[in-house]
Amino acid sequence: MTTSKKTPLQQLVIFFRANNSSTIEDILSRLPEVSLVRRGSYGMEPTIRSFNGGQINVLVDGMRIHGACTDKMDPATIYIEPINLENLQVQTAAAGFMSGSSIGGTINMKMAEPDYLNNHTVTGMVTSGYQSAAKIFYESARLNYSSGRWAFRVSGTYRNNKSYRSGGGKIIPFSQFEKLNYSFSAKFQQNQYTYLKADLLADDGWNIGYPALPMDVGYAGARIASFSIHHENKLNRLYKWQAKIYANQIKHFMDDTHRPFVPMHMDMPGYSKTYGIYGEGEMKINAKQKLLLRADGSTNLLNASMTMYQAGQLPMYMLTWPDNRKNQFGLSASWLLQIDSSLKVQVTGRTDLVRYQLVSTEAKDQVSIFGYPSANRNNFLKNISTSVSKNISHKISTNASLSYSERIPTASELYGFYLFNSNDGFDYIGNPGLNIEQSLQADISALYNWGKNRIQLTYYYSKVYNFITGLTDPSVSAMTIGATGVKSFINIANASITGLEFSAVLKPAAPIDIISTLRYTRGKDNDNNPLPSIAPLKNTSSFRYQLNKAFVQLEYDAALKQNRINLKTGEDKTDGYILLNARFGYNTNLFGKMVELQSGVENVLDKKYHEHLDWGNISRPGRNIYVLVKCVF
Ligand SMILES: [Cu+2]
Repeated sequence: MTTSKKTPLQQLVIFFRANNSSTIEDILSRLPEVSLVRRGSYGMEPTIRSFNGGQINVLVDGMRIHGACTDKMDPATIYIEPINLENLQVQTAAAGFMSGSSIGGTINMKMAEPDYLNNHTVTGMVTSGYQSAAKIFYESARLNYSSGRWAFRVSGTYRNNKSYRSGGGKIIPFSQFEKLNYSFSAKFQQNQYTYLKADLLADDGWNIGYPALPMDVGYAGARIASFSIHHENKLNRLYKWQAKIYANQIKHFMDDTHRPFVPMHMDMPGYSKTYGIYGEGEMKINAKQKLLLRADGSTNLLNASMTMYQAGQLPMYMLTWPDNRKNQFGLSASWLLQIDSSLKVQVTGRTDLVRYQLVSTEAKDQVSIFGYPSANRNNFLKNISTSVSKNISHKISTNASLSYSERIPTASELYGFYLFNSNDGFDYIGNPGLNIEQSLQADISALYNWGKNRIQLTYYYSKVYNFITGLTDPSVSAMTIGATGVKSFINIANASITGLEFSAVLKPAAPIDIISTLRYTRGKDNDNNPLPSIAPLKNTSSFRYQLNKAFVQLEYDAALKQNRINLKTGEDKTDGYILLNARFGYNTNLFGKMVELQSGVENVLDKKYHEHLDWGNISRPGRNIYVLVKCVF
């Protein structure tokens, strides 16, 4: 959806990005719709309104990327560094399924493009930083060059994090990582309306520790490539469209060789390959009506295995993700009708045809152990929503929406073979006979605007039918040494999630910015038990004072205690906390180049804390002092 005015979400993203020490995860964690599941300091898994994993889409520039880890160590958000990011889009409720059938919404990270601002001149930026809590060295650079109709952009980021110290001074072992991310992009302006673009993105990580899991990662790599055509001509009926073809490959090698007291050494590699294509466009029907269209298709091949080495015995090999392929083809359309200057209606629909199949004899043989009639499946998914926006006065606008959506189970839920979940201590077995999840969602929001100030409040309610969860199966014994037992994925009748989101973007005087976000979510299943992994009420607020060349920013992050827990999954209560952060920035001109210095202290009070969605109650970083220098040329 394009609007000329910045949405409250875009304003938040712009504000949080101004802190150059932020990662994508730092930015996401401050948005009211998003919470992160943390298994280590790397690869935190985003959730939208408590929907996670297969319930949401996480896209890189419109592309689907499926992680290669059976333990969710590699969400697609790790492949984008702030330097590659153009903007971040979070779509919930009524618009959340436009780019893929989903019940929880979509996060899309739009990649930065080469620009034509300075012809025949190399322009760019170099950033270098250090952070004390994890002794992080952070180096980042980008270059841009254009000549005639061509423009090129390269960027690279290197991060080296040691194991961090938590509040109070304890070092958290196995929380280190090292990674390199690099991208290349070329753009060719064919004529004033059309351009072509090729993008390559690569990410390599080594020695990545996951303190909440029994294993680390020796190497994780991604190669992402795309080619696209973009067209925009306001005079045409189809005034804007783009088409993209893409491919990506993810490799993920888990490693337990650095851990002490490993009862049995294991090798666990995983592979994911995706090819896809999509086209999307915006069309004027008449002065009052508009149509947004999208067609997309993709194919994803997954394979993961485990080899166990036991002293004096032959190695034991099994497939943890039996080789499986998911083919998907979807069509979506959104019709916008401006009834009068204050009333707008939008109707959105999407269908997806999805086919899952096991693709090797070995995979079929292994899954047949559990005696399911067929492991292959075809599903036709349907999504529809209506939303009404009304401007009550020039200061107040409201929006209400109703939606119905569906999602297909994930490869882990269908075919996973003894996937150990260290959060509840169970091995999980997939169930190829699972039903699709179906969700009904209602959403109302009000936006109050005055001067340069904005306050938005949203309430939502979702009821999910055939909710997928794990059920203990006493007839099967665990494979992982030390596991409590085995759970199989099943559908329960229903579950509901309801919540509130609040954001305020205030500018009481020219040099002052105040940003505040708040979220609260509550979830329960059909027996009235609280759903697990629901974050408690959280509020983050920032106050920035901008002088000519300098700024001072004070922040607090606060969460209440979480008492609503799910005992069956072994959850425990989590204490509330308040953190204080202080940030300073100064920019000046040195030899005609813009140089910016940023420094700050996060968790000033060195509070020892963890959030409710953090696995293993591992404490988060304590006091962290950072400095960084950015030079723009
Ligand atoms: Cu992994």
